[in-house]
Amino acid sequence: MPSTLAITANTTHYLELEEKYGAHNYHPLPVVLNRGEGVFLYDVDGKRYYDFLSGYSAVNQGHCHPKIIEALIKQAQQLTLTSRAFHNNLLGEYEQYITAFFGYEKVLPMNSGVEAVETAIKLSRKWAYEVKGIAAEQAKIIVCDGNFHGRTISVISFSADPAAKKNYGPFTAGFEMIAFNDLVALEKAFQDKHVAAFLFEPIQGEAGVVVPDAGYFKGVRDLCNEYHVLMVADEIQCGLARTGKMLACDHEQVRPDILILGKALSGGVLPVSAVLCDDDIMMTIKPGEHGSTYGGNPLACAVAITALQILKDENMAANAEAMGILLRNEITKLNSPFISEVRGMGLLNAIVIKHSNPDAAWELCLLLKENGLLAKPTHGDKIRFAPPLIINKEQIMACVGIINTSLKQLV
Ligand code: IF1
Repeated sequence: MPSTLAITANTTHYLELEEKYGAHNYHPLPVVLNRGEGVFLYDVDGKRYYDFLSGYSAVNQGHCHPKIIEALIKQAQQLTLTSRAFHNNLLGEYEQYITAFFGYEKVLPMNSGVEAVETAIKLSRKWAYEVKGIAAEQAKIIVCDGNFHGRTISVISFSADPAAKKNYGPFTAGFEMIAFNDLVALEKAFQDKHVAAFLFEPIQGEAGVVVPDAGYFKGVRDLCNEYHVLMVADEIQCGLARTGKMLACDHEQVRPDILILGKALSGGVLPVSAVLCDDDIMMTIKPGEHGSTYGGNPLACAVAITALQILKDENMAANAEAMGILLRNEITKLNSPFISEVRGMGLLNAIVIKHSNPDAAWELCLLLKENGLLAKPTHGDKIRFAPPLIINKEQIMACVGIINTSLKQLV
């Protein structure tokens, strides 16, 4: 039985330490990693795995990308943090670089993804009161069912996931939830004159890689224009070449009013996030009204410039597109009775497991681990397949082989 597969004494040692001294806010696979290189992770017993999670898409560029590590080390020896009480020589350079890269007038640098989401919410509200002219305290932000934008109190206030919210109340007001991928519901919600923004993930990650219908991004853009509402795209997970374009919204040549980035903005070496928009929105925040100790630190700036440059130089979007098609086609060809759906875009993919055992997705992940591939179930029956974007054809085929073997071992 998969659940009784051998775990070495060495691994057990690390599991026990975490069990005893760490908060139990996660339920990881029983594998302890101590090295990463490119598409591979290695455990404390020296076993090699294909990484099919990529740190939830933070490691798009591959583990320990030599150029990112070089930028990190070089800058770490020079200057790491000044706070924003003073200027540093890399912040302006980074701001110029990232705004040109994505085509916005301004950027506001933060650290974790959820901080960038909070920043986008603050910007939306400021804009609502100071530009759109919504009455004080009345601004409303429309969000989607199945959303995941992080874990602060305000952000979980509009989560639909009971596990994310239970006993964390009272919550922040001012959000209204509608169905994802539903333009009719969006237009209906926009009838309320107090709506400031529509905050959404172009592709819903945590919900199990939910790809909306073609035309959705364009439809959202049109409605936001018509009703003078900000289109706020959380591309923290689906952006930065993951879905086969630099941004998921690029699939329909749509430009959000506020763009939120995180995760792979640092290639997985430190938390770096950013909010991009034009002056009419960004300049509503004045000195002293928002910030963060680490936001815009020179180490993050050096790393982020390099991480973005690599995505472009190594054509990672095009590779994600091609390898994603190959991966989905080859998995579909396996014709497994246990896979009811293969879906995704680029290298943000998921399979849906169909099995009499409700724990089958977890069991399959344990088998995949035994066979040398790391992936994690989400929402019980889905498994996310999101390798680093540098993966090549031969490696994809090897991974499909591992998936096939593991499916056959699933009882
Ligand atoms: C965890 C999921 C992925 C995100 C989007 C904001 C954030 C995230 C679209 C917040 C974070 C993470 C966090 C991680 C699990 C993970 C996740 F399973 F929950 F959905 F990636 F698939 N917007 N996503 O996906 O960014 O503050 O964490 O930097 O353990 O909570 P953060």
